[in-house]
Amino acid sequence: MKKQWIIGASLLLASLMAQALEIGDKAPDYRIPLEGGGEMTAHSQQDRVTLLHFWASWCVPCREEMPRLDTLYRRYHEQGLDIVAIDMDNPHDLPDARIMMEHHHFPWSVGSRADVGGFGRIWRLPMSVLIDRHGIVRQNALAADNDQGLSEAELERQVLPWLKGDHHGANPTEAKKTMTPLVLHAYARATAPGQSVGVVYLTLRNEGDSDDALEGADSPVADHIMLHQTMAMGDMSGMGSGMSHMQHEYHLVIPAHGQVELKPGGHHLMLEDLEKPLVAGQVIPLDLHFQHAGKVHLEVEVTPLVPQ
Ligand SMILES: [Cu+2]
Repeated sequence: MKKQWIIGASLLLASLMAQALEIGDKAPDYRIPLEGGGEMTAHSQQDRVTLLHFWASWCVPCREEMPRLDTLYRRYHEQGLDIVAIDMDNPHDLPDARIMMEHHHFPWSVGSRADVGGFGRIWRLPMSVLIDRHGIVRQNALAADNDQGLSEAELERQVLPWLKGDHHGANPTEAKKTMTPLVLHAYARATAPGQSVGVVYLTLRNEGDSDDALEGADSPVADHIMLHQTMAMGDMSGMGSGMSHMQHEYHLVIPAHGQVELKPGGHHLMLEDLEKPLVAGQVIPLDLHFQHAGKVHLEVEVTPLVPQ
């Protein structure tokens, strides 16, 4: 399983881990030294609309989005839009990031040098935080739910209302009125010796009047967590039945007044690169990220590998 768009926090960010930011909150202080000189801070961005864009050179949707961000920047910078790309690459991949950023007009920064701990764990890439002219967070985890990244139209839909000072339009706080999905029967499985991945199953029930969607999860016990679906493979390959593979998903809809079960053989959360084995009886913290309800914190019990 390859790393794709969800990664855990870098060591730097993990050590500064804070309560995740909610839409409508005042943005925390930050200090972002820019490659090529200067810096961006909460203070310097007063009266500007600011898009903090976390990305890495290995991330496919990040690479897809970059030219669109560049277009957005060139089109609206004079009207008050600033974009800064915060590179989350490992040091040995920095030259790749540098080459990519040479083609773009907006400034960038090396993540390990930026003081952005107040934004909490960067639980997926790409991920953008949109801050309005008054320093209020208007999007805390803006990203596409596919490998193509956000379209130009979607970027404009998100950013333009704040440039115009129109606080209606795409106002995301309206979406927050939806009910938080209920989480039922969440459990993790103990890991076998030598196994570095874990799995969490749960049932999500949506008692609200509009659909919501699970978009990702994170936990300090794993480097990153992916939403997977186990797919049975047909016999076409001649490899016989009983084979399966896991497909990475971005977006699991929980319909209004409906529920979705993540269970063996179907959807699950895959805890990748575990820090330590998961042991039966242990309780692990887990944050779920929903499209509308935002972050939901859980404590998940680890059950024995072989159900008893
Ligand atoms: Cu999996």
